[in-house]
Amino acid sequence: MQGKFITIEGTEGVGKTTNIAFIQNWLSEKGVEFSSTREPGGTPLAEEIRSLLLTPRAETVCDTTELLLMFAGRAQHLNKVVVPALTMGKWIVCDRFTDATYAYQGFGRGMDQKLIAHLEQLVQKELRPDLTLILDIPVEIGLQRASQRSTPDRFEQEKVSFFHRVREGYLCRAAENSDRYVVIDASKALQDVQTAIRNALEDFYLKSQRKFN
Ligand code: T5A
Repeated sequence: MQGKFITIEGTEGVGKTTNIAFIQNWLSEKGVEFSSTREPGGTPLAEEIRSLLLTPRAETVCDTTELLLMFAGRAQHLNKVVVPALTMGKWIVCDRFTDATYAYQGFGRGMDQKLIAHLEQLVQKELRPDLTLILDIPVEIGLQRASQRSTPDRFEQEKVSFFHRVREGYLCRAAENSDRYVVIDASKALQDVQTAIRNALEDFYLKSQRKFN
């Protein structure tokens, strides 16, 4: 049986890390075998690429370089971690995936969506997430939450207008394909956010059980 591929998305500081711990607990309670991973990153080589991408540097990173590095890491991550786990029937919980590329490089940087779609097809073939949770909050709240936690990485040094475009990108994608996406209001108290996440997961789990039976 093929495992399920769940991705968690959103702009900076929306609470992905906090809520992935909640999702892990929920899966354990259900007795689902799973692995958690992240992008960019997820293998030793892809984590090196992550470091190249996130470390602030004097040299400007060209948009095309950034895009290709994202997909280079993704190719490694999919081949070494994600596809083998799904093939074994494990579920994958991934902190960001290709929706982030559409939102950050597409909407944020203004790169051609068709070019991104071409690279997506090249690297992923038919593989797409089964469920994508988009944690959504006003950009300013997220940046404030993120700034309390660590020094800004290369993306977090972008102007606020960049993150407005990224947020719009996520919401556009969700509106275009409501089957796969669940948008969660992450500006609420953590308990309310996690109730909404639990409802989305229960719904998805029931549907996947029905398909299996
Ligand atoms: N990227 C990535 C691309 O440009 N293209 C791509 O294709 C991909 C895959 C990766 C960067 O790479 C870019 C996007 C990113 O800029 P990242 O580490 O994945 O970086 O992304 P970040 O958004 O930087 O992730 P963070 O770890 O910084 O934020 P989280 O995980 O969303 O937030 P979290 O859980 O650490 O929470 C932040 C703070 O808020 C509090 C938490 O306790 C924490 O202090 N909090 C709440 N406070 C009040 N109410 C709530 N409901 C709260 N939920 C959390």
